[in-house]
Amino acid sequence: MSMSGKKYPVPPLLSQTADVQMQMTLRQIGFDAASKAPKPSALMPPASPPRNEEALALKRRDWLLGTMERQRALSSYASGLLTAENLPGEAFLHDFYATGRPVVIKGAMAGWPALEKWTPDYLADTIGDAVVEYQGGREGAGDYELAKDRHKRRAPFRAFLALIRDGGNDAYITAYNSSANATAFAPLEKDLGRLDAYLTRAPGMLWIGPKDTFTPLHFDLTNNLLAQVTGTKRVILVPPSQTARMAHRRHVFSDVHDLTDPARLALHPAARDVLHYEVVLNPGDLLFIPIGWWHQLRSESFSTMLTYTNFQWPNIGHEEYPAG
Ligand SMILES: O=C(O)CCC(=O)C(=O)O
Repeated sequence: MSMSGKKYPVPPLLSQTADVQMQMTLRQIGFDAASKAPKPSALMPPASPPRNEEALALKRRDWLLGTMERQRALSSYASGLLTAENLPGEAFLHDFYATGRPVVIKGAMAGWPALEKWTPDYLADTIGDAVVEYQGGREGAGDYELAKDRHKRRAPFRAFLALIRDGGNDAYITAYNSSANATAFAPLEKDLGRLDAYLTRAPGMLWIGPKDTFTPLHFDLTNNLLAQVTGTKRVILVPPSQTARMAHRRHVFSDVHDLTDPARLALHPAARDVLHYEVVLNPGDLLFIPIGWWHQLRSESFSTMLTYTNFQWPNIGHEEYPAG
């Protein structure tokens, strides 16, 4: 097993089965290297007086989550965002899926023809003028993900590509459009490989968009495996333990919307020093996002990506979600 950067103890299973590299640093988890103690303010929910018993119960739950997070931060191995090379399915189950821990997996998509082929020109030639559904009218509409149905648009695929040529966040083919687009995108299936170590054989949900598409801060009601094919995306991940800071009011969305936007942080100061991890996905990278982990994504170039939810193991947390 080889590791670059700082060396940390590695659990035996991983040391036998994967080349695990520590990616995130103690600094990102609010760990003060000098004192070797986490900064409590970065890990604990904000303090405010409880109004009644229900509020006190919530406060105690948030205390518990924050305390557990602070304890995890004592070990950079336990609390960092790990990158694994060619991770076997069993190691993925034991160390990430069952524990609800995100991981970047490299090497699993090696040899997929899509990695070489999926340029805008190739996609235009392959999909042609088949009509596709996309999310449109996003610029200036803060709730485009919450109000997905209002933003459904249809256009021939080449016309969609022309719309996104200059970048921006206005038009995006999202996972939510994937059932409508199954026939139009069927010719792309032959360019994809298999991820049998982690997934059953079911199609992924395709995202196609230009530089600067932005998916706001939310969590999903499933475990998700993201497979970056073309271009790069910057992802911010926030653990469920930080939910008290996330202004979680509507469905699975955070009113903070964008953790990189100073104006939003001014409105939601509790989110300012929230514990978070940041990673850039490159072509061929997989990112496992466990159920309940907050995430936001911004594409840094023209991007194609698939989201898979058809894991080898049960993925049914959504069934009991108190939707309200
Ligand atoms: O790639 C994106 O813009 C959003 C992806 C996402 O949120 C997901 O797959 O869960």
